[in-house]
Amino acid sequence: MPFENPIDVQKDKKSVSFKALLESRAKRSKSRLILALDLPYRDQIVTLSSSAKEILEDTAEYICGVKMNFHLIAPLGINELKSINDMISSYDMPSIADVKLNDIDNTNKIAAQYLWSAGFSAIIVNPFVGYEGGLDLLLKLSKERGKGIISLAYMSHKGADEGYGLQLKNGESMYEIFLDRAKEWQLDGVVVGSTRPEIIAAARLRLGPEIKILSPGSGAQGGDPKRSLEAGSDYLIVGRSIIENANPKAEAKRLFDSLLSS
Ligand code: OMP
Repeated sequence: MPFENPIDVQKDKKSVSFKALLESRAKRSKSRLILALDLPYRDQIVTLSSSAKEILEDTAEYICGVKMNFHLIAPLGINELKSINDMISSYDMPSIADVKLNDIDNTNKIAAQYLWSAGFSAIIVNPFVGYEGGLDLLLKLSKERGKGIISLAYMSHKGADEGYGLQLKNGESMYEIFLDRAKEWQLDGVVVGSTRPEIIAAARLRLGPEIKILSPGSGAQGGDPKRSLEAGSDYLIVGRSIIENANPKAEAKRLFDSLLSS
């Protein structure tokens, strides 16, 4: 059966935008955890989506959103991704496609059409590619359809200093330019690693309250989730410490409980 071309679908006036959905779910669930459904590599993928759905079912009450990366987007097709995304929507949660999109306008548009067809409500992009002929068309189409766009601002790994931390001749750093672009482009959110609480605090100041800060890197990468929230992160993205735990539900609950007062 053909899937609907999302480019032909204008936003239904009653449908909720990505950011509003994330905020309302976070309020209701009292959770600021976004689950990265990063299942480990397998040489047989037949049970991959059912395993993803099992973890989702087990952890749903402790999370406010889901992010999928190439761990699922590469091996699964549109129909299977759609079926996982339908389950995510049934919990009134948004789902983010983490492909760090970084290409020319036409390629970005077609990538987004497939991702939206698969039911994703937001896409992570790399701001380095720039606006004109890069992200301009995607941003316009996303806004018209109530879809979210989140851009990288400062990644969580050590080597991020080599790009996001680069200092330009005028004394500004790359990440500051990326934060300014997020404001100028009226994006929904930026990614700043949980491993960098001082950058989170600087980003909060520079961005103001509207643009959300999503922080991966707690747990497996050593970031401190509480410190990130105190510094100004709105949401924590957590993958392996939950997914690869022998008991994902118990770990999600433990993290949820430990953050309740934050
Ligand atoms: P864990 O380290 O297993 O919790 O997973 C973190 C998730 O966030 C993975 O899907 C990463 O690809 C992603 N991520 C980072 O770890 N660091 C970043 O700077 C940006 C991302 C991302 O864009 O989500």
